[in-house]
Amino acid sequence: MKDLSLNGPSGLGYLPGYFDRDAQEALLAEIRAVVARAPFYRPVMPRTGKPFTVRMSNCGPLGWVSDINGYRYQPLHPDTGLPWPALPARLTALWRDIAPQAPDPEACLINYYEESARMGLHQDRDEETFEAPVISVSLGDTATFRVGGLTRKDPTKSFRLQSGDVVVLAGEARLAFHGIDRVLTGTSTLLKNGGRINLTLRRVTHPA
Ligand code: MD6
Ligand code: FE
Repeated sequence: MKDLSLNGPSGLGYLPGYFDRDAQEALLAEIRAVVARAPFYRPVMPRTGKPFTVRMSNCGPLGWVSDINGYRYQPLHPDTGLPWPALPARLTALWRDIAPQAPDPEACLINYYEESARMGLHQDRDEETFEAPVISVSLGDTATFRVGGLTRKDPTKSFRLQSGDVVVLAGEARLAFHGIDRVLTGTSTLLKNGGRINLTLRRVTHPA
């Protein structure tokens, strides 16, 4: 794992090409099966109701949702009312490989970026515990990922994330601000219609 922490908070890890093309295709097929049962929906921002440019779904016992009332984890899809599909074993294996000491992940947020979608600078802080890392997998078109410090004002740096790359926010960097500035259209052939999918694995609750 490469350490991208530089002058920022420690614990920002990067595993370029963790998943090779065959593994990306296998993972994508699993995600397509998830999304067939738990369709992408467009969340809105709390209070303002402004729609996200990214569409979302989840797998695992819990899913992250945003609506007019706030951000939270819940066991049911907001539109279908059904439980989120199970976490593919390949993602649990990734988690155990990178965070063998952590309790298993409970949520995998699936972000789908079509052209011009982006994700503003944010912290992942809706979990009950920040002890476990957040681990992300990128699939499809390359994106520019921006990471800063523990306050919104801290300086940021940006990296390109390619299909198959894994990013780890652990330790101090667990609560670092980060976001996606843009997706570089036409940089990958993985998704038939282009675009980018990012999977983020999280532990939400304290282990029993
Ligand atoms: C994205 N990623 O790559 C957005 N969060 O589309 C995230 O928000 C993220 O990559 C926590 C840890 C790693 C991430
Ligand atoms: Fe995030």
